[in-house]
Amino acid sequence: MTTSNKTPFFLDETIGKDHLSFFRQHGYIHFHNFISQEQLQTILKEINAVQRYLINNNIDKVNGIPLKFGQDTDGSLMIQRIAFTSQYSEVLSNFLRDTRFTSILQLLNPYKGRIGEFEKDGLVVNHYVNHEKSAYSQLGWHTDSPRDLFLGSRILPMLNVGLHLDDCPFENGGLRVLPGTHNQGLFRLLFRKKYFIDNRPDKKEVGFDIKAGDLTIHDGRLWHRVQQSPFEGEASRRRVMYIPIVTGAYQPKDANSATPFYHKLARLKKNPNGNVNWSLAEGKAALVQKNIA
Ligand SMILES: O=C(O)CCC(=O)C(=O)O
Ligand SMILES: [Fe+2]
Repeated sequence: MTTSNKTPFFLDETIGKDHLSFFRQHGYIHFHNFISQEQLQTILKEINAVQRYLINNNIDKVNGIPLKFGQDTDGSLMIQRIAFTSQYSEVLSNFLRDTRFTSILQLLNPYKGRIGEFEKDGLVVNHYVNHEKSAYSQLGWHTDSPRDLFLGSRILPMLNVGLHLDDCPFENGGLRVLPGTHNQGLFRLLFRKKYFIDNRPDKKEVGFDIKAGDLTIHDGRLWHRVQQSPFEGEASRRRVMYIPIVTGAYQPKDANSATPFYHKLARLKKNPNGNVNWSLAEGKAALVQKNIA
């Protein structure tokens, strides 16, 4: 089911009462046209520059968070998940100072939220593309909260704010959410579905007709997944930039931060699609072999 038939929301300046009540009830909200096409092009250019910098400098981990490598449609090495992206780009870091992000903090009331530029995984860029050598074309059901449990903290409310950088109509797959599941008990949060393994559509799930430049926000406790695109190659390309909005004690990460346990697990896990799960060195070696490095 898509949400596209509802009255669209826009975030021109601040969060309004209707935004707040929709978000409280459903655990997510979709804002159209959050940025202009010009801003979109600037952001895409910055992300490409960061990717180039990381690959050229053999960086495969940022503040303890592993980067996820794959192969793009033209055979070039690509990064399918970048963490702490704004650390490498002043433009992206400044973008997070947009006062509308400050206004989004209100969705966490009465908790006092802040933009987690240096916490959790910082500004994450997810880059999905569907083809044989891609490491990342879908993501199974999960909530974003149990990572806190793994790290030894209790679950605190948080938001994940996603800026969508490609058009993604409902039929192309993309983000699916289970409305209202942010208000479940701990048991349902942990066991409603099999974390990351279950990719099956749910009768009650909701998807979106996304245009590049739209913003979605979901509560960290909400169940969600990414549906694989039915298309291959360019038509399946989907880039989304996520910034966490967090509460509780300030927990910044730096170059000495340890790799969280669940990232080590993810690296060992056999990729269910039989896709590549490259280390940076393996990725570079594969390209040298093929003479496309
Ligand atoms: O790509 C998306 O829209 C969602 C990604 C996601 O849920 C995650 O990285 O935790
Ligand atoms: Fe998520």
